[in-house]
Amino acid sequence: MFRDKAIETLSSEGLQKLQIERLQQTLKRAQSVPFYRERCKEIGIAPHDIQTYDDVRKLPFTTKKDLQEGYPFGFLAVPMSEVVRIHTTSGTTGKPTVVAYTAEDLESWSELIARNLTMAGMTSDDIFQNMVNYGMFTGGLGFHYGSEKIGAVTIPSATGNTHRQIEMLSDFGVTAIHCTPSYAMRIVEVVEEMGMSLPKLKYGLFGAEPWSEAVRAELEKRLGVEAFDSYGMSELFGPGVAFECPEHDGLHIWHDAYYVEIIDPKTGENLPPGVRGELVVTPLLKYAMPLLRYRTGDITMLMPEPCPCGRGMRIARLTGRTDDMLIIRGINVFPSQIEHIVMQIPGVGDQFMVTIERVNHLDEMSISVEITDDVFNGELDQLTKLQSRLVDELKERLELRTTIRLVERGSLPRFEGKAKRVIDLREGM
Ligand code: DLL
Repeated sequence: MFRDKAIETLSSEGLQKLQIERLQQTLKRAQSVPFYRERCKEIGIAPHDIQTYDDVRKLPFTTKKDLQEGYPFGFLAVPMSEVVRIHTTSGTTGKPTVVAYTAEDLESWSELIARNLTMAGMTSDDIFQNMVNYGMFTGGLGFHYGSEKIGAVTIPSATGNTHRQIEMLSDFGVTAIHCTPSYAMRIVEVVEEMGMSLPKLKYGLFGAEPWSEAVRAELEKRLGVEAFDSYGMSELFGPGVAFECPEHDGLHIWHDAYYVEIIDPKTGENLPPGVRGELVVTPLLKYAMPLLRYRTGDITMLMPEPCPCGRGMRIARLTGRTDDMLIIRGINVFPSQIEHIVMQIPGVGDQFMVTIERVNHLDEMSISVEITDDVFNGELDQLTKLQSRLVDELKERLELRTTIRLVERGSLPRFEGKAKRVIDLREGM
């Protein structure tokens, strides 16, 4: 199902014309931001110099650090009187990043979310429970307005009080949910503990953090939903940047709203489709805070093959960020890879936690893994076998030796928002 078929399936010539026009307009708007005015002057580039995609490569990158240095309002391109909303990102260090929206920005943003929900198959007949934080996090209000736009009944349940959430899911006949995949795993667990089932539930929209195909399979099986991956980030409005269609093979990125490139994070050089690198995005419809070539820190690749659904270019599922990559004894590992390996093994429960320490100058990784009740209460032999299987699989697939601790279901922390599954105790980490 399409919300705007003409735009969603625009041919490459039509798209190029639209994108170049919007890139020029974006560069024009960016001239109101001293940071960009100075950078563009240094390079000697003006909006009409952008005539082809190659010209875009002359534009400066913008980093999260640049935005933090502009805290709070250094990147505003409009007078404050035109700003109608502010969100911030939850920076783990230093000041948060402020993102601001004009009324036009909010309209574009909710339209993009509406497009995603329609692509998933949702209509005004759906009842949608939005189980993410409604505060400064963009996931809550972002999805809220998009869902109202398609006319779905929208329940702003936010996070917390999992029992009450589940009662609402059941009592209100909810057909679609949105939350982080970690919280969805928690919901599944409590639904099962309560001995309930949610037969009306059809769509599970999950995002805001990396999640594996193994978790998708668990959620689809145990919640009875079709699970859709949803990608976005606050600096690019919030959620709604890219979303899966019912083919579930990569995420469609909305090219009328975002110009995307993939670069080598070390050299900044552009990489061709099919090669993984850092996603760089120039939003095309942002007014309050236009951005040029924003380095997302997220790792993905462009998928050149056309999608059977008829929509444009896709990006591959996001495996992690350049900055959450763990380097353990010189080997690069993403927490999502560990998740994928561990969760596929029968007898493993829903949660794990990685700890990295430096022992005698060597990195040591240990993983606590929750196991299912039957394994926990079963024979010792079964436990030993499971433990060795985990060690062997991780050794084979990651080429890393790990220590595995099998723990009882319920002993590791649960998350309502984004999960934190790595504790890095090495100095300077
Ligand atoms: O997480 C916006 C969002 C809300 C997206 C709800 C999807 C659903 P931030 O808090 O600014 O914004 O975090 C953005 O989260 O750079 C990625 O590293 C990560 N991320 C978001 N979606 C995905 C995903 C929101 N589907 C950061 N897969 C991004 C992997 C994701 N990582």
